[in-house]
Amino acid sequence: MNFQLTEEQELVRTSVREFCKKYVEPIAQKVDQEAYFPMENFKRIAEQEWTGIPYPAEYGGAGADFLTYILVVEEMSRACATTGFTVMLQNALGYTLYKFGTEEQKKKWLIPLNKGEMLGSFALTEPGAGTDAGATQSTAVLDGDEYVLNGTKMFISNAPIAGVLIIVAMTDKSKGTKGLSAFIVPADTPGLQIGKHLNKMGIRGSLTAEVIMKDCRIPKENLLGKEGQGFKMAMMYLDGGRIGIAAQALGIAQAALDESIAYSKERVQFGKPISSFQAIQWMLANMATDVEAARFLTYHAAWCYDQGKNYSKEAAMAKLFATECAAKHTNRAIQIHGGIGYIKGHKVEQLYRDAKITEIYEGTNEVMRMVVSGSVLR
Ligand code: COS
Repeated sequence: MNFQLTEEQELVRTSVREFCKKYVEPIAQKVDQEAYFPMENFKRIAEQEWTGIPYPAEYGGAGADFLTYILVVEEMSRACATTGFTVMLQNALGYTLYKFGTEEQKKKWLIPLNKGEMLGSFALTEPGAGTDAGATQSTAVLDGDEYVLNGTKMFISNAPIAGVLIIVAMTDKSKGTKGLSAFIVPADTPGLQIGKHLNKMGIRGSLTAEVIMKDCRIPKENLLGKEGQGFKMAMMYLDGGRIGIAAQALGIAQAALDESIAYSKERVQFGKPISSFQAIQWMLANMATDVEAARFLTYHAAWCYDQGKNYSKEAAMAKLFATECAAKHTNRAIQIHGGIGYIKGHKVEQLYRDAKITEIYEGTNEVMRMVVSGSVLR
């Protein structure tokens, strides 16, 4: 067993830290308060080749391993959860195209996504199909050389700024989850409407919207994989995505710990820094222990991915533990800060709001428990 990161992984982590100090941290509060997408930083991130990290160079990627991608998401999220999520999403998106796309589809869509020349979205969730992804109502009907898509997708990250969307729709209702298929839909397709940016509690700079398809025609070549592979594809996409969300939560939890340590050393009460009180020391000890445990679970899931082992259960465990760690300890961080931590615009107040979504998206933690229990009871 080797707990040491490689020299390359350490180098990337140091570079991301320096990058964040220079570009990400200074605008993190503004991104939250003004709910704006930090496009200028996204372009800089793309220049660093952090938008397609685990994909081969021939497809516009950086040709690094999955763990390197996870380290980048962790460090970015420590500085700004919106930016961490943006990096996570862009890297995760390439997965279905890379695994199921034709050479032509890879050239046309995967390369610009990996190079960060274009943003993308993965559209699975619907108003009536969240956790129950198999209940998808959107339809895709083959008409000559085109598929005609109709339906509504909900809570779609990046939808207002995406150049392309991967949309899951029903091609054969009689087959249940095996009747779902995935499609590559350019954002400028007539009939595709993007709703208003939703005003979220956290990760406010990440733009989220409804996507409406009204007789949206796409060439039949835009079917990804085969008809009927959509559900499996979505589940596989989500397995990898969950390691990314675990990394985002880990970064948020680490930031809460960093802030709490620094504040407890400088805040004086009863003539002493509050770090000298056992109540605070124990909170910090619990935080530090959980953060480290979350890190091991997350890195282990990434390692399983890199080793070509099954990682469904490991991804669900990492996401479950790391996101609950983030939610619990951002709360504790506010407790350590007292009143000042409850004031809008304070870093720990933002972390607390940013942490909550990690327990919900890419599969709720109830789904994570279903995946883990399904695996251990098999
Ligand atoms: N990888 C590959 N295939 C998978 C899979 C995975 N991780 N999980 C399930 N499948 C396959 C199953 O093997 C099964 O195929 P077979 O019938 O050939 O064996 C098929 O998919 C259906 O699986 P299952 O019966 O378990 O599906 P359910 O409808 O019961 O759904 C849950 C299971 C709840 C786990 C699934 O719907 C889910 O993950 N929901 C959460 C969705 C989500 O995360 N949404 C967030 C979206 S953010 S884009």
